[in-house]
Amino acid sequence: MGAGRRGVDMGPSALRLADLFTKLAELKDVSSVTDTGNIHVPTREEMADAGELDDKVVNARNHRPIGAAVASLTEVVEDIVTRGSVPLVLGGDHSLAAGSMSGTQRARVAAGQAKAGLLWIDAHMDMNTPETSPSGNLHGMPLAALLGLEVPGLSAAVGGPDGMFDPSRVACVGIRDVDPAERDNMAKLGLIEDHNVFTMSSIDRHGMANVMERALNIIAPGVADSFAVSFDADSLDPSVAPGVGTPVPGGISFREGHLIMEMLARHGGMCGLDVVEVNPVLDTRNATAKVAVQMVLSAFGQTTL
Ligand code: 4U7
Ligand code: MN
Ligand code: MN
Ligand code: MN
Repeated sequence: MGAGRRGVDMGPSALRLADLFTKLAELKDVSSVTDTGNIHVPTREEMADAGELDDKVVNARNHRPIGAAVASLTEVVEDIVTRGSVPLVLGGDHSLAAGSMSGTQRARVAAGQAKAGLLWIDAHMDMNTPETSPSGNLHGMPLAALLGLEVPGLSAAVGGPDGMFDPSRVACVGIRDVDPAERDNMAKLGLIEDHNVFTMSSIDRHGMANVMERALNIIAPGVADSFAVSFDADSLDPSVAPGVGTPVPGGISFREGHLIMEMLARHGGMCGLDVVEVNPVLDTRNATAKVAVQMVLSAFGQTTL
C-alpha cells in the first residue's frame, strides 16, 4: 500500500522461492536461521471491504493501515534483536524500514548499547515528507521518518528518539533519483553529496571500494560500532534487477552490489538487514529475487574461497 504499483507483497514469497533460507542456513558464518513468517498486512481488497482504504488521502496515501503494519513490525524486530539475533526483513515496500530499522535501534537503546549507524542502499533517498512528495507514496518517506521528520503513520512506528538514527551516522549509496523539494529535507538534516550521500556519479568518479570505505567510516566510525542496512532492490541496475516498481537506469552493477555486501560482511558490524521492493509481478523468471538472495548471502559472509 506504500508503493505506486501492486505486487511487492509477493516479494517475500519470491525470495523464499529463490531458496533464501536453505542457502543462508548452509553458510558457515551463520549459526542458525529461523523464518518467523509474515507480518499480517491486510490486502487492498480487505481494506476496501472494511471501508478503511484511504488511498485517496492526498500525499500520504494509506498511512493508517501502513502505520499499523509498520508499528507491528517495529515490535517484532525489537524482540528479535533483544533475543540477540540479527533481523533479516523481507519486503514489501520500503515504508517497512521505518519499523525494521527503528525496532533494531530501540532494542539497542533498551539494552544500554550504543546506537547503530544506518546504510541506505537505494536509487532514491526516501527523504520525502507529505509536503515535498510528488506521489504521496509512503515508500518514498521512511528515511525522513527515521531521521525525525514528521511522516503520518511512519513517525508513530519509529516511536520517538530511541527509534531514530543520528544523521551523522547515516550514509546512502546508489542514489540517482531525488525530487526537487526532497533536496530541502536532505539539506535540513546535513545529507550532502560525496560526504554521506554517494550518488552513482560519486561511485563513477571514486569507485565502489573507495565509496564503501568512506561510507563505513560514517556508519561505524569506531572499531566496535554497529550498523543496520536497508537494501532497496532498485539500487541495482534494472538490467540486473528488473522486478522493481520504480526502476531508474544507471544503477549498481552485479559486481558492485557484491562488493558492497562483501565489505559489510568483512567489517563484521551489521546488526540488521532489509531487502525491499522486490516485485515478482514485474520481474522476469524471478531474476530480482535470485540476485537479492546472492546479495544477502554475501552480506552474511559468503565468499568464493
Ligand atoms: B523507494 C519518489 F517521486 N521519490 O517519493 C516518490 F520519484 O522505496 C520515488 O526508494 C520513491 O522505491 C521511491 O514517490 C521509493 C518519486
Ligand atoms: Mn527505497
Ligand atoms: Mn528506491
Ligand atoms: Mn521502488
